[in-house]
Amino acid sequence: MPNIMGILNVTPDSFSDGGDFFSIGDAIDRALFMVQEGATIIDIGGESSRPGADPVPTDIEIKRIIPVIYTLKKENIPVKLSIDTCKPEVMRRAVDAGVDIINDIMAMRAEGALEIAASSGVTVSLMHMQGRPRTMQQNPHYDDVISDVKHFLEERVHACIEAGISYEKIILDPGFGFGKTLEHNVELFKNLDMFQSLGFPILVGVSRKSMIGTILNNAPVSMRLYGSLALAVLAAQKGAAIIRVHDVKATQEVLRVLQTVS
Ligand code: 7PJ
Repeated sequence: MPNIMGILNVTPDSFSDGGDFFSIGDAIDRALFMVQEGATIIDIGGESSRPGADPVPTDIEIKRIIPVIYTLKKENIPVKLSIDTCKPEVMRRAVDAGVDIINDIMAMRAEGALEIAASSGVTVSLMHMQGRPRTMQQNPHYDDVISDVKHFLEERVHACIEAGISYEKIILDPGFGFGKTLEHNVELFKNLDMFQSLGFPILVGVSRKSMIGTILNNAPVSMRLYGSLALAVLAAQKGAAIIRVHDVKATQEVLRVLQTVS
């Protein structure tokens, strides 16, 4: 059964939490709840990367996420903690606070990011993105989306290895919704098993994403659970090692049933 990565958005503007403000206490409660529901990884993010989102200043991102990491470390829960950031300074502070995984939608392209990961020995998740969150959905284009994404990930693996990060510390992610049309996302999903040949665990993040909304006649975020579960099951069947989701209990149940009967 794949690992379930529960999403902990520590942002006031997170698109799938309806703009709720997360106090530290609420964020901790939410994390502990997701662990009870079956999450084996908690992915902590202080910057929204939804299409059109503005970057968050480094000091604000640090203020949001570091107290959450320290508090969760003190709880001694049997899960891995992941930091969803592309900023080296945030990575450094999160690693010092004890995170196990750096989940970087920029695939460690920011100056200094590789060095932090290499010297700390944490795991890195490398995600493909075309463009930047602000503008990435304006006109995505690929010659061949499968091979373009694959080549990008291979190049980033190479950069990681060169920097001294070991093979066992690398996770790859095709980056659903990041500079991709519905057709691109569908093509990638259909061919998800082709990414297995790269030889690394594959992370899939499709939970509540707009590709589901588009398929379901523009269903709003709150109506995308069943679509998300369908894709979680398919991703597991296609060999995904980690599935990144908002709805941990529902995902855990469908995956447990799938595992039992397959
Ligand atoms: C992803 C992510 C994803 C990884 C976000 C959202 C947008 N990290 N961070 N993969 N998506 N590794 O949750 O809809 O797909 S933020």
